[in-house]
Amino acid sequence: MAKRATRKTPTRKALSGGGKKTKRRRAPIVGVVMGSDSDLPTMQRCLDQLEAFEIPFEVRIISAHRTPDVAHEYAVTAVDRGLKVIIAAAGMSAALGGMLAACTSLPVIGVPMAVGPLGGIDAALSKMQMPPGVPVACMAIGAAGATNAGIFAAQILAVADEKMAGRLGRFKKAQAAKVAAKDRAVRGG
Ligand code: RP5
Repeated sequence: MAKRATRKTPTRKALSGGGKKTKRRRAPIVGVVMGSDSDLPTMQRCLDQLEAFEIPFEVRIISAHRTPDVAHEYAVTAVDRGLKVIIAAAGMSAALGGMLAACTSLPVIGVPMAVGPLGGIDAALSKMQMPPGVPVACMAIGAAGATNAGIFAAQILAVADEKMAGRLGRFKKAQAAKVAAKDRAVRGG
């Protein structure tokens, strides 16, 4: 049976990027931007993943269509504020990732939300079909994309961060071990 997106409401700590593992509040290096608070239950998976990799992050609700001035301001100030990666989640005619990418040289990871009558296909196409010169890294639609956005952000950061690379290596090993255990179980081992 397909897994449903986590519906739990993010804690204030999670929203500010300050989970248990982060003892001293560090400046955010990943910005997680959502078009609406209705995207939060799905994007909680992304926040959880960032916490697991001990990545300080910030969370904002900013809409390319409803608050375009705020979106522009967020993107043009992102580098100076110390961000290294932006994750943009939006549904329907999702312009957020593309708009932010148009206004910053930081890598932008887009997460299409599975909302509306087209179930996220529209949001995915808006990220996949960016014109040449303004790339957005499009993740899978919905929950898988939210998780992968957190992992992909860690992978970008790991290029210049050995500790992050180590965390990613351990993550991959643990993931492989889980599959191996399932393989043994199905073979009756
Ligand atoms: C997008 O429209 C948001 O990212 C959300 O996925 C969708 C619906 O927004 P709400 O009407 O729930 O605020 O901009």
